[in-house]
Amino acid sequence: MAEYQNIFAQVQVQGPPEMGAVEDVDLRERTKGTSFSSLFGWFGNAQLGPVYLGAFGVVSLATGGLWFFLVGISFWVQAGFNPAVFVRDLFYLSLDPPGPEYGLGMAPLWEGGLWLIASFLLLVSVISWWIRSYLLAEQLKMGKHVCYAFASAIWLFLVLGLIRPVLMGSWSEAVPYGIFTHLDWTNLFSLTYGNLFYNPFHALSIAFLYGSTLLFAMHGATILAVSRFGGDRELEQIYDRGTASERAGLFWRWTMGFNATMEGIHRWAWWFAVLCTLTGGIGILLTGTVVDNWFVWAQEHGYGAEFNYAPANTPEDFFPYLPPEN
Ligand code: 07D
Ligand code: 07D
Repeated sequence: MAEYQNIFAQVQVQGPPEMGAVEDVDLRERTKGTSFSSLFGWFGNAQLGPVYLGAFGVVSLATGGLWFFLVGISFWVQAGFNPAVFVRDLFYLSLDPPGPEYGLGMAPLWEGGLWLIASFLLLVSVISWWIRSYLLAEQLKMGKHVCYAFASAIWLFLVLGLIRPVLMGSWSEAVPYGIFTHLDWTNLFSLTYGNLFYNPFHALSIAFLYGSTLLFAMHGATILAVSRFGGDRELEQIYDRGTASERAGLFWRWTMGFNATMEGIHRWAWWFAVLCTLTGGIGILLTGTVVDNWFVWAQEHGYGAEFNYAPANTPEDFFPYLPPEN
């Protein structure tokens, strides 16, 4: 019996390629070729293509490629054009923003100028991809939920690399392009502003990040658990009784008294994911602009245990979070 395609189903149904809607669609921007891959079929749909690139797709790929190329060039230069060094040091190499002495001005090419040019290209690339996601949803007469969710990620990206550096008056505040150096930046950022754990927006962002994985696990697991009843065929599930969806809902109502609906669970997922980067961006934006030290801020606002300013060389030095004595 041919089962619906998923990673556990061995049978993959294959017919003539499905070309998709033609109404209200600019066919000039759609590629014509398609192919099939059994490997892709294990993870999703086996058909590859057609794809819509469009003007913004081309711009996005071109500028994104150029960003990647410029970062790569700078890595090659740092590796002294030695392939062995390049591979060995790949995760340590870095294209850094200009130093603080350049403020928001242009810097010489090898003192941050290249970072500025690359960043401009990355900005154009990310925005073009966003526009593309809007236009393709428009062509399919869909809601704009994907673009708005992506916009939330772009908000954090813009705060990190554009908005906050501009407010701080220096490109040197921005994130470097390097695998490990961007971790160094993240660490230093936290240290410089008194430990990001005391930033409540960082806490909110973490709660939504953890919440997203929990929701994703609950939703993914629930649907897989009822796929034997056709739970993955969402439409019929909503209006029929005794369905996989109904069992899935009952499972959670019996487990914790409340169950989401087939529609509502996707709203939960959307909001948790969106709020992760939305609150995160607010937290980063406030740092160094409104709040200089989150630990001091937390002490002043009763966020966390009170710090005990004990005399030196007492046990309190090692356990500074002991509650006050009175
Ligand atoms: C799985 C979708 C696929 C996307 C991938 C990323 C590049 C960069 C690098 C040319 C979930 C593709 C990567 C195109 C190529 C160069 C130099 C998404 C999936 C696989 N980070 N970060 C990573 C970015 C920030 C932090 C990994 C980007 C902030 C920590 C990867 C940005 C802070 C850790 C990466 C960005 C921060 C990472 C895996 C932009 C605070 C890790 C990402 C544009 C938020 C983890 C060595 C992943 C790691 C990691 C990319 C921003 C912190 C290289 C593009 C400044 C603590 N980050 N990051 O899977 O292994 O995402 O680091 O804002 O531990 Mg980061
Ligand atoms: C980066 C959105 C932008 C990305 C875009 C993608 C490309 C590539 C290529 C597909 C990720 C562009 C893509 C260009 C395309 C291909 C091939 C989203 C991004 C548009 N933290 N922390 C967070 C935790 C600490 C710090 C968020 C945990 C320490 C800083 C998250 C811990 C210090 C920042 C989070 C912890 C510190 C953050 C990120 C624990 C370091 C941020 C959410 C348990 C010593 C960022 C408000 C996200 C933020 C952020 C989690 C600890 C520093 C919830 C769990 C105390 C500086 N931290 N953190 O979705 O928003 O990122 O903070 O210790 O900037 Mg943190």
